[in-house]
Amino acid sequence: MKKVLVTGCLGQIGSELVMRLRKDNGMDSVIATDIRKVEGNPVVEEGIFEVLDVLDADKMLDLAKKYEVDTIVHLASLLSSVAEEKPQVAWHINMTGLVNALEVARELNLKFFTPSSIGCFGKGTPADNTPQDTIQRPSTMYGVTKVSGELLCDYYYTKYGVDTRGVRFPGLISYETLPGGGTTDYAVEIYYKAIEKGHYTSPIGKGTYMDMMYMPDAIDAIVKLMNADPEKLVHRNAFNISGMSFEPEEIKASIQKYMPDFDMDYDVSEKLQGIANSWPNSLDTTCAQEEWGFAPQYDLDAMTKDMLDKLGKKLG
Ligand code: AKB
Repeated sequence: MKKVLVTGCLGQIGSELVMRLRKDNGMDSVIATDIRKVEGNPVVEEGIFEVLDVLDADKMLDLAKKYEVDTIVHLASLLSSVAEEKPQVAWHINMTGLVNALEVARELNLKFFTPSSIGCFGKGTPADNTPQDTIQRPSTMYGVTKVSGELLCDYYYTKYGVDTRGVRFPGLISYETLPGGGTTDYAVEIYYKAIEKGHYTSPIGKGTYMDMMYMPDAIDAIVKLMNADPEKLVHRNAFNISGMSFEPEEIKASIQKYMPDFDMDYDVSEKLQGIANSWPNSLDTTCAQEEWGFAPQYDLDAMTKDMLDKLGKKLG
């Protein structure tokens, strides 16, 4: 990963990955792209930035050639909740965008990363300690695009030899950029509301476990997997990874350790709860550990401490 084109880089993952890669490999090592340009954003202002709609295959190819990149990190995608509102649009953006990016990788012989998600699982999947290789029958359009994406990336590897790699991200928690339209977003919002109001109303019901991870561990995972020895990779698209699994009462209790007056009630969203119920409680990450040394650093309390500290400063 010496010169990387990143799509969707103003989103929750991209905005932090771009800054990390610029720091590690130099300012010109990243071609940050997004469908919109946000003036004043450091991703746009501090290094190379190009406007790119991932549905524009010709422009993607031109940019990859112009900057002579060796890797594509394809992040542009609609998340689970918003995808359920407009499933046809989600299919179009998530799949056509992915095919376009894979075609650029095939034509120019580039390394390739794109994330899958815990959303790739569904009915029939063992909910606890979900194995790496298991039943994948999601009931959401997001999940359908994620399973299809995993298969497509494996196909490009076996058919064309494109070095495709991916992880199944759990809910990602971060303080730099808000997630947009996911089912696990509550686990980010709760920290903002704890600081702003001392109170949170959870749209996810008591007892609903989902896998989660703090953003520094997610960024490390991408870098580590992309630098991993290909000989050691038995799996490719995509690895189970997770930093922790919790339900709303546990994140509340963790916040209360640092903010004893924080409280929470519930107004459960039928849509979000339905999606959450179809996802696993906790993933088995053994293959990621064994094949490329996945080793997250943050547990729930360590993450809570850091989130409250960083967000407290950010929100004044
Ligand atoms: C979502 O909730 O849609 C995402 C995910 C788990 O893929 N955060």
